[in-house]
Formats: sequence, C-alpha cells, structure tokens
Amino acid sequence: MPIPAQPYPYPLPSSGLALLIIDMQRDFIEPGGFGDALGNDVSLLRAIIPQVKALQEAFRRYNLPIFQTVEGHLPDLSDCPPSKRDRDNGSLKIGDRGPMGRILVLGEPGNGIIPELAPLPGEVIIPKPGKGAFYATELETHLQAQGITHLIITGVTTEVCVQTTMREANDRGYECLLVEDATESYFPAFKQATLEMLRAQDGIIGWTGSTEAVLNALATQYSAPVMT
Ligand code: TIU
Repeated sequence: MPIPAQPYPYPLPSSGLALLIIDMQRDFIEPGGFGDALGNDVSLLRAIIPQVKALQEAFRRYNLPIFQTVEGHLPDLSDCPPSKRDRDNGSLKIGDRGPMGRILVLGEPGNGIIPELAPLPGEVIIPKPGKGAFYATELETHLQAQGITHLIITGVTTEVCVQTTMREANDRGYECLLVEDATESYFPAFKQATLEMLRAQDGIIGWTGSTEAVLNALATQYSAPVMT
C-alpha cells in the first residue's frame, strides 16, 4: 500500500525499507552541546521525539532495519576540517570541553543519542564527520548488504544534516520519504522551505509525509512477527 505523501503517494516496497534517524544526539537537543554553542534554542527540537520514537518502535515491531547516525569527530580532530571548526564563533568550538564533554567528539556524553531513542543492542549507529550520512561513512555498505532501496528519513536538523543526507541518498538511487513531523530545525522557516524544495518538481529529491501516514501504511503492509 502506498503511503499518502506529497507530491504524490510514496510506493512502499514489500522489502528493502529502512528507517534512518539522523543525529538525535544530546549535542543538538540538550543545553551545553554543539547546537547551543552555535547560539540556537535547542528546546525547539524536542517536539519531534514522540514521533521519532513511534516510528522507531514500529520498525522494531515489524522487524525492519533502523540506522541511526551521530555527527562527531575523532578525539584528535583529524577528521574535522579546520574550516568547520573555525567557522564557529561561539564560546565553545568543536573539540573544546563543555558541560557534556568535548563538543562534537565521538564517545563524549554530549555525543550520545538522547535516552528516549537509545538504540537496542544490534541496531547500527553510523558515526559521521560531515553533515551528510553518506560522506566518509559505512552507511552505504550497510544499506547494500541488507538490500535497502527505500529510506524513511527522520531527525535533525531539517535543512542541515537531514537535507544533505536525503540529497546524497537520492543521488545514489534511494527512494526517500522525509517525515514532516519527525524532523525539526532551529529555524521554522528553514524547515518549511526544505520540505517544499525537496518535494517540488514531482519529487525532485523525494517525498514528504506524516508520521501517522507512515505508521498506518506500515500496519497495513507488514505483519508483526508472532510472539511465542
Ligand atoms: N547546526 C545545525 O543546524 N545542524 C548541524 O550542525 N548538524 C545537524 O544538522 N545534525
């Protein structure tokens, strides 16, 4: 059953579907992290947690793959271009020590996924040094190994890491649906513009749709494994 979506229904496949959760890490959602250091109101992003959680639980229920990403750098910052570190004019730069450990460094407390969306053992977490989830990561290797062709995309922030990832995925041939109420930005106008530009021109980059539409379609198309 297709998912009601814009600009037209999204063709839900019988196999090859995965959920991609982008950067739902403390750095962007809690005070004292990278998002805060950049001068943003990080509380805005919390609004989507229930929807991302509902999608995560549904994909688990139907035994469909889930991939989460975290944006972060190696402790020696060898994978952080100086341009990225220098462009931040806040009091704390990437690699500096903040209230949640070193800013945007892999393994630090701030780099952890928020507790509400903690992955289960066996669920893949992709560390990524850039904004896109395909650049310098193992994501595509995982997707190819599992025969994934269709991605339901969620996470933060809409116009930065989420949009970059969806464009990278589209260029690689993946059919992408961005979940409108499961992605958020520090800038509401940027979120709206991103949704519109991605689905314009007959879905030039892909589709957008609601959590409810995705959940309803999943419930119709995939049956939960029988618990014994
Ligand atoms: N600053 C901002 O809006 N986003 C990022 O730096 N990274 C992600 O979007 N994950």
